[in-house]
Amino acid sequence: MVFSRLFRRKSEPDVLLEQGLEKTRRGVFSEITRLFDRNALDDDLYEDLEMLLIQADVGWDVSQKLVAELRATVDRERIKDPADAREVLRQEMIELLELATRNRTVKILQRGVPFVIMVVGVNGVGKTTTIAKLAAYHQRFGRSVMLAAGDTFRAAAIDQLKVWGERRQVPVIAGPQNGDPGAVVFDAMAAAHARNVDVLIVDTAGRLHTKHNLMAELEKLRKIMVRHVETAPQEVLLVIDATTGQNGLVQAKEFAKSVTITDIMIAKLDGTAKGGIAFSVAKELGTPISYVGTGEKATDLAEFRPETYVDALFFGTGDGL
Ligand SMILES: Nc1nc2c(ncn2[C@@H]2O[C@H](COP(=O)(O)OP(=O)(O)O)[C@@H](O)[C@H]2O)c(=O)[nH]1
Ligand SMILES: [Mg+2]
Repeated sequence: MVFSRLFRRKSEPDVLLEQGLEKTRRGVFSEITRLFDRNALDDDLYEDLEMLLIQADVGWDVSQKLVAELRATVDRERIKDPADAREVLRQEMIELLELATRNRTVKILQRGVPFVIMVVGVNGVGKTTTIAKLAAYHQRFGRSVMLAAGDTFRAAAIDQLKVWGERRQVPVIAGPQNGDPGAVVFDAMAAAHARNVDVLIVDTAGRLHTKHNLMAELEKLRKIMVRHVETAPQEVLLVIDATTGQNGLVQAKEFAKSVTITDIMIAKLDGTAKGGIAFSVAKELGTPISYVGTGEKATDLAEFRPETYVDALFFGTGDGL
């Protein structure tokens, strides 16, 4: 087990994921790993484990569940060695994340039909940056990309998207500040068709304080998209800011009430010492976590993989073993 992990060749996204999780690994998860260096599996260990999981942002309910399951397995299988118990915990955590990724649907890009990604989330979580990352991601597959500046509330938001567009060398469809996002999306859909664009990524404003408006607006945008492409938006990506901890989960739940989310991006994973949010998101939302953001550059996006994620939390680049 240990050897296969050491000698497995790491792909670029795996390395990015590990780098992104470095703070978390050095923080609370290294303490979790060390817990199992003790001689015995006693009540103290379970109590400390639960406390550390909560500290890591795994969330109260999920932490309790993980510890209860671990205890049950240890009893059932008469496990005595704490190192074996750690492996049980590792498997449990992977399975929890896989619960969510299992719901991921295979997305098929059709020639001549723009694949539309609508990016949603609260202001400041990292939507616009994520759009740049997604542009780079799809460009790597040789796909043509177009961006739509659907967050018309702040002039800075439109400019920011234009800057990314220039950097990535992709066209940006934008309207005036305070203009109708629906008009921008309408123009973008038409332009994407006319220019045979493979992937159209739509930025949106994230105002949670006016929930009804938000719901109505996202629904309006969806209807405009459907007029051009029946299945659009093929991806509705909710961006969550990992540094906001459990609050990010609360926001995510609010969004999930307003709009059908197909994928989740956990941004700013590099900026937190608590990478546990992925577990509560997986358990509470059941929506697949598809990507994580590991920095401010367009290349700082990694595809989410449960096993890599858990191993990066516990072990990292061969250290700690
Ligand atoms: N460290 C880090 N910063 C990020 C990441 N994603 C976005 N940011 C920063 O978070 C801030 C807000 O991002 P922005 O994309 O404008 O958020 P938006 O309001 O949701 O569009 C900016 O300063 C970004 O550079 C990430 O993955 N890691
Ligand atoms: Mg923005």
